[in-house]
Amino acid sequence: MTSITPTRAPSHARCLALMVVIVATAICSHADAQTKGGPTPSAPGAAVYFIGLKDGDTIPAKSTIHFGLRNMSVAPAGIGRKYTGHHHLIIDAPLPPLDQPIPNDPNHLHFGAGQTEADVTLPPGKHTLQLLLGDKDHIPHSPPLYSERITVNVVKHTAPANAKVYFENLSDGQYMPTRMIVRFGLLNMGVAPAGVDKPNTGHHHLIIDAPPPPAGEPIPNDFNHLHFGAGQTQAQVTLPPGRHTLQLVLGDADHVLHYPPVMSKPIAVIVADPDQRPILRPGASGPAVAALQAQLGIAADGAFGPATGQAVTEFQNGANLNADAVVGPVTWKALDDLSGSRTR
Ligand SMILES: [Cu+2]
Repeated sequence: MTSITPTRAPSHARCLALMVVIVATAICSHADAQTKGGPTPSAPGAAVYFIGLKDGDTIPAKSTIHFGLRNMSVAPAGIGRKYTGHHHLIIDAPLPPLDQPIPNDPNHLHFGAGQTEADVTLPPGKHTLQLLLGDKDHIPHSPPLYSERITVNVVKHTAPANAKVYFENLSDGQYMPTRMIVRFGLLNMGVAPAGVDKPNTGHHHLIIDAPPPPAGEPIPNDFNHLHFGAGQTQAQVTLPPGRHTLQLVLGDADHVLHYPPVMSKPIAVIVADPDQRPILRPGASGPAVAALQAQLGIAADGAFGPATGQAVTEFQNGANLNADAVVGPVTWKALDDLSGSRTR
């Protein structure tokens, strides 16, 4: 299970040398493929390939891998019928010499009973997989039959299919104030702090104006990717006025997405310029009313009805404002201050 991950930038010369080695290897294995193979002929038009698995796919640590074979048939090792062979799965290794028996070790798995699928357990991270057909003596055919070498991301933690993260108090297209307490919902899984490795748990991440994080790698940690590694289920979020996209994703103990990933749909929110918010009265409707309702902590249906009117007057009374049920600059400001003060 090797991968080349330089921790330091190699010198230019080393870099060049590495490239030369890689190029030379590629040319050699290509030449091998054309000229060398074992004594057993393969059938014209034959091919081996992965079924339902392609380069870049994300898979759980325990996966069933399916082997495909075209224009030839599978026979157990030791059986020398014409145009037959058995599968080999090469993990994290280049093609072995193609005119010799395929090695038998953890990087070269033999399926000599004629299996066409296998349950494989791989450690988390990136791994390469390649299929190579062998004859009765485990030697590749002529010309040799091997699949494309694919890279898969192996994810440590699985999530139930019905797991769901969602915004409790924001929806797509909604207006929101520049500063707001955003609440994170999670269904059918539990919240656990980062570093706590328990099945079916994870911690929340808020992705702001960025694409969904990649599978199999830790979620970045920057202004566009906020981690709630203490297990928080809400956070005060401050955004500049304008349009933003928000997405909630669950990460495991190591901040890596589960398999399948647990993430909300990205939602678009419009952060209202505090100085340009409309004056809202009973009977008003639309996204600004929904934003008001979210700030009041009541159902955000976007319609300023009696319940909203009552919530506004109660808020105004509590804030020592004129309780007229009309939301103008003074009431908006007081609401913002309240949103901001809740987590202080
Ligand atoms: Cu995290």
